[in-house]
Amino acid sequence: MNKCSFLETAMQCGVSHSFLKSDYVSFDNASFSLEQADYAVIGAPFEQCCVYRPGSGFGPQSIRIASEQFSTYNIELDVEITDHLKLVDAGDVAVIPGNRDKSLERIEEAVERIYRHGTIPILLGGDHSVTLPAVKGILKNFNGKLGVIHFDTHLDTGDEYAGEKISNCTQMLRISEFDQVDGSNIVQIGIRGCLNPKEEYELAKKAGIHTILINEVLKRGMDSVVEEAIRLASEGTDAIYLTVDIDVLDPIYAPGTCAPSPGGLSIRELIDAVRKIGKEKVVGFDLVEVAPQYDLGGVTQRCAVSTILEFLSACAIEK
Ligand SMILES: [Mn+2]
Repeated sequence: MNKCSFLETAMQCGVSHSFLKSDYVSFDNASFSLEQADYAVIGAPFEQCCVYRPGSGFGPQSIRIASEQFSTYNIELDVEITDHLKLVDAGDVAVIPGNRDKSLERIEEAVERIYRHGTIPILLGGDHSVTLPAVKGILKNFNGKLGVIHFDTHLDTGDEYAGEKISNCTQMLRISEFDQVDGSNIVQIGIRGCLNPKEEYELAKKAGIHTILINEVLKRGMDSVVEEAIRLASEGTDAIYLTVDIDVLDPIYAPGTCAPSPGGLSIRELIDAVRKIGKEKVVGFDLVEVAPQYDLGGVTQRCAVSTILEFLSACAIEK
């Protein structure tokens, strides 16, 4: 049983369940214990930047609990993930309720520390604003240019929301402003419906971001779209960062999220996509916006686990 200190919030006490029952690495000793790990799951139970319904703070805990019923053998790909790579769980970032900036700073530090040891972070959100410090944390120890592949219902390219530059609908534009990330190397897949302001679409285009709407995905098929996304994200870059908002899935697969939008991808399409992307040089991966309160049957949480496991299966095959 891991002790829960005064500084940990109720959300963070969930780390007594590690992802896939992998070894739990105390974050205080990360410099020592991470040396042998290829991938480290880390939770960011942070939902302070959510502009609609809350709950993603409980995402990491719920994904870990759902993961306990899965195994590390992928029968379709005939691969035992743990034969090829070592996965650990680095617990949750101790975010500070009421302090957005310090919380995001701590997420950045955690990702930076993991990546510095040559370990690829798999960040569990949290609302989508956590992608901003995660990318920042990687860039601190990354020479060259980074491409980003982004699955979402939403553009998340607002310049501000209610006067705030940082929220869970502005992070993609903020990322495009980094020196090491060109807008033309950011590819969004699955954007749809009436939950995207026209202004954000214009800002995305202005930043050079490629937006592949869901009707195009359905028309061309996921394989073709992902091949194009990999090509665009890799053009002149040295690696790829992958961010998946679980709301890219149709609400029948992912009702447990903050802003579900009908007409989305199937879990099968997302699995096909991450299996392809996992074969590329991916230096960081986050899966965000799982809010278990809205899905008592736990389908969303299981889809989150499957997405991560299928990604890791591809990584294992490539290793
Ligand atoms: Mn979204």
